[in-house]
Amino acid sequence: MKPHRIAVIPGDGIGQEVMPEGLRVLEAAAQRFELPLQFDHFDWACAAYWQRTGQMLPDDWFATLSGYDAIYFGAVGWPAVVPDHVSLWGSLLKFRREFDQYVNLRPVRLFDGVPCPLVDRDGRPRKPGDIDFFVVRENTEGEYTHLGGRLFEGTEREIVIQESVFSRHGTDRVMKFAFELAQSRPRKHLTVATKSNGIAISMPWWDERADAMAQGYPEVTVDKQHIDILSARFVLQPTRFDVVVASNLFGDILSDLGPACTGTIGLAPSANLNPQRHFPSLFEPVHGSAPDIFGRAIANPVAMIWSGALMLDFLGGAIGADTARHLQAHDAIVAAIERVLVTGPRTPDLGGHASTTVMGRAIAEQVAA
Ligand code: GGG
Repeated sequence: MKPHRIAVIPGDGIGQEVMPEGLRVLEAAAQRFELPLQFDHFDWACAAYWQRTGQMLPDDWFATLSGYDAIYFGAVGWPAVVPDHVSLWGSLLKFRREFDQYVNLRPVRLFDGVPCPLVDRDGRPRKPGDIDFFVVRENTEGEYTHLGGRLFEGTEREIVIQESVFSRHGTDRVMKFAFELAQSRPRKHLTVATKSNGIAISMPWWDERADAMAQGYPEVTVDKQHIDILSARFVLQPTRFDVVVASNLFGDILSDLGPACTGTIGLAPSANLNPQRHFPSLFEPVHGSAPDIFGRAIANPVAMIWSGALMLDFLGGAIGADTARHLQAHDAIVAAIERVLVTGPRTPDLGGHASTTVMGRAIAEQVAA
């Protein structure tokens, strides 16, 4: 089997602390399931900025990364050195856009052993199985644009404009992905996040595109929910959800809220996919660089590790790959996470006292076993 070439970008803050644990677990899985993984490391982070050129990436970043099968990414952001909007647009958002990673797939799941802050109607804590859904976030357009500007800056008449962009091509393709995913699941239910009462041009149109796509998926039940009540239902009635499709900004918010409802955002993985594989896809934890906890060795490594499992699953779909073995490796990593969350050492966000490395090692040992 040809090796999978993986570009490793730990990035900033706790990205540097959780990445070694992600790699440790991937190496254990690669050895056990005989998967040929080749890792190359890149120091593209705020600290290097890139070697003081005022850009986050070197000029040849696109050509360099195009030669890879996947990007394994930690986190971006160190506002003491580079303003957050500069670092985000200068790296992560560039990858998503230029590599046309138009789906951001974010699983949300409550695990056994993780104290859940939510209760049901009778005041009982939520159980695993009550929360088990996917957020499908549109990842290349929507509210995330650089279109707009400031007028009369610094005066009483100051005006700031920021446009959103929704293309039919961009919307239909992410809807299609979400419908396909819903169709593949037992419940076959899709929730469309909208705000068509308030955002009265783009969101009614977004709903129309969902209706049009629904014609091709008669088995999938669909409901549209305004983002405000949808957010409330994540907290109050999480059992309602199976697959949720959302615009870029709404999806970003929901995919932090969802994991927070399952106890900690430190568990939440994500896959930024170019489903057609024309370009490398990128796998990263949902959490950011967390400067407030960097250096204390308390960051939860699970989101990074689970993102690695998603990467193996995706790589298993490549032409010539042994799909079954990749899937086994994915499942072994998720099973190891499940076990350690119940019986193993845990980081403080999970109520434990373990360091990032101790928890990462415990998961790697389970994978190797
Ligand atoms: N690994 C996630 C990360 O670095 N996140 C930084 C961030 O602020 N991302 C915003 C976004 O995903 O749109």
